[in-house]
Amino acid sequence: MSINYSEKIPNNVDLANDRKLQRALEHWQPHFLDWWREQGPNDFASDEVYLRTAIGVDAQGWASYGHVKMPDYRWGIFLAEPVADRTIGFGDHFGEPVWQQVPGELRSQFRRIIVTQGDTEPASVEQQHLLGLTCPSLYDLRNLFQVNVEEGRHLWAMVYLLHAYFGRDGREEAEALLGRHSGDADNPRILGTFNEPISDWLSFFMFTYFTDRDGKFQLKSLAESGFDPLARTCRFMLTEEAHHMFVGETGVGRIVKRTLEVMKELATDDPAAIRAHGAIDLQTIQRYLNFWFTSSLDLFGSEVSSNSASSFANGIKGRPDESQYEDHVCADATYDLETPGGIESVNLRNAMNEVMRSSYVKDCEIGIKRWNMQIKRAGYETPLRLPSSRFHRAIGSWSNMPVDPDGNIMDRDAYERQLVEWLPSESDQAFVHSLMHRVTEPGKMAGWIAPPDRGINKLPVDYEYVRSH
Ligand code: BYC
Repeated sequence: MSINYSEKIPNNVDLANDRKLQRALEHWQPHFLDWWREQGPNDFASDEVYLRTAIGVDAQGWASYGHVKMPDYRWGIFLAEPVADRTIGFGDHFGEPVWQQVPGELRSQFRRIIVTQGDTEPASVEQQHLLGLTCPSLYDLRNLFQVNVEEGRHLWAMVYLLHAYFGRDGREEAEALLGRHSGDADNPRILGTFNEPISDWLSFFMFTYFTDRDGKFQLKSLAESGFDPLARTCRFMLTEEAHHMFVGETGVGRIVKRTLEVMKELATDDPAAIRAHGAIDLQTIQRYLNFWFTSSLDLFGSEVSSNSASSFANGIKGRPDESQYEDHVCADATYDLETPGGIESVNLRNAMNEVMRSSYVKDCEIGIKRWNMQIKRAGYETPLRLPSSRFHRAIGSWSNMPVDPDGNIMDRDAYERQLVEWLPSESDQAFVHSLMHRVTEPGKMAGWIAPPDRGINKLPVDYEYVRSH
C-alpha cells in the first residue's frame, strides 16, 4: 500500500523525502488502521464528523475544520518550530546544546519513556470505544471523536519518534503499541489508569479532566527534554491536550449545573429524589471524582524514584515549566516528603515525581473551584473537593494504606466498610449506566447534563456535528 505523503499524512518532518521513514510507516499504517477499526469507535466508521485536523503548526494549520469520516482522518506528524540555539535546561548536561539524535548511552531510557507515553494514547481510545453508543448529544459525540482522533495522532507522534530515531527496536515497540490492549488480562496497557473501564460519560468527563491533565504535566516535562525532537513533538501535542481538558471541565460543570437545576426544581438535596428525577446527585459526582483523581495521582509514579532521578540527571525529562525554578541542576537540594512513617528528607532529584504530582494537584483545584462556584451560587453547601493525595493510592508509600479522604490513617476494617461512601459503588455505577441513552437529535441534550454555553468553532449548539448514515 503506498501513501501520498503530503496529502494523506500532513507533516512538517519532510516525510516525502525520507525513504527510510516512509518504509517504516508504510508497514505500520495498515496495522494502525486495523487497530482503529477493531478498537476505536467502530460503530461510527461511516458517519461524517465535524473535526479539526492539524495540517500545520501555525495558527492557520489549526483552523482546518470540516466533516470527515474517522477512518479517513489525516493523522499528521508535527513538531513545534525549533528554538534556535536551544540548550539543555536541567540536570548534569545543563547548558549544553540539545541533541538532535538520541545519545547511545541514553537510548533505552528514552525509548522506555516514549513507549510509556505512546502506550497511553491508544489505551484511551480503547477505553472509550463504546461511549459513542450512549452519547448525551451530537455536540458531545463530536467532542468524544475529536479527543479520539487526537489521541490517535499522539500515537502517531510517538511512533514517528520510534521509527525515526530508534531503528529496529523502535519499529518493534511501535508494533507492540498496537498489540497491548486496555484491560487485557494477558497483555494490558502499561499504566494502571489506562486499564480502567470508561463505560459512562461521567467517567469520560472525569478522565478528560483528571487523567488528560496528567498528560499535560507529563508532556510539559518531556517538552523540556534535551532530545530536541521529543521536546518539539510534545510541545505541539500540548496544544491538543488543552481541548481534552476543556471537554472534561465543561462536561463535569454541565452535569453539576443540571443537578443544581433539578435540586432547585424539587427544592431538595436528597440524592434519591435527584436520582429519581434522572440527574446525578453531587455525592455520586464526588465519588467518581475521588476515583479518577486518585487513580491519576498514581500516574506520576513513586514519591522516591531512582528512575526519575536518572531521567532528570541525564536531561531526559525535566520539571514542567522548568524555567520557573532557580536551581536547574538540583545536585545537592533535598525535598521533605510526607510518608506514613513521618517526614523524610530525600534528594530532590529522587523526588521529582512528587514535585510534579504537587503541581498537578494545584492545577486540579482550578476546575473544582469553578464547579463549587456554581454550587454556592445555587445556595447549597455541599462543595466538591479533592481528597487527600494519601487516599486510595496504588503506587508509592501510601499505596494500599487505610487512609480516609482527609488523609487520616484509620482502622483497616472500618476503612473497608466505609469505602462505599468514598468511591463509586456497584449501585452507583448501575445508576449512572441506567442514565446513559443515546441522544442524537441536533441541539437536544440528555436529561442529566445541561447544554454547553456555545458550540464548536462559533457554530450553534444545535448544529449537526455528526451526520450518520
Ligand atoms: N501504573 O520509579 P517509578 C497521557 C511503573 S498521560 C503502573 O515509581 P517512574 C494521556 C513505572 O513505569 C501521560 N505502573 O516511576 C492522558 C516503572 O516500571 P518499570 C503519560 C506504574 O519510572 C489521557 C515502575 O512502576 N505519560 O498522556 O519515575 C489520555 C517504577 O516506577 C505506574 C507518561 O507517563 C502506574 N500508575 O515514573 C491519553 C510519561 N507508575 O519501568 C493520554 C512517560 C509507575 O520499572 N512515563 N509505574 O517497568 C514516565 O515518565 C514514567 O514512566 C512515569 C513513572 C511517570 C509513568
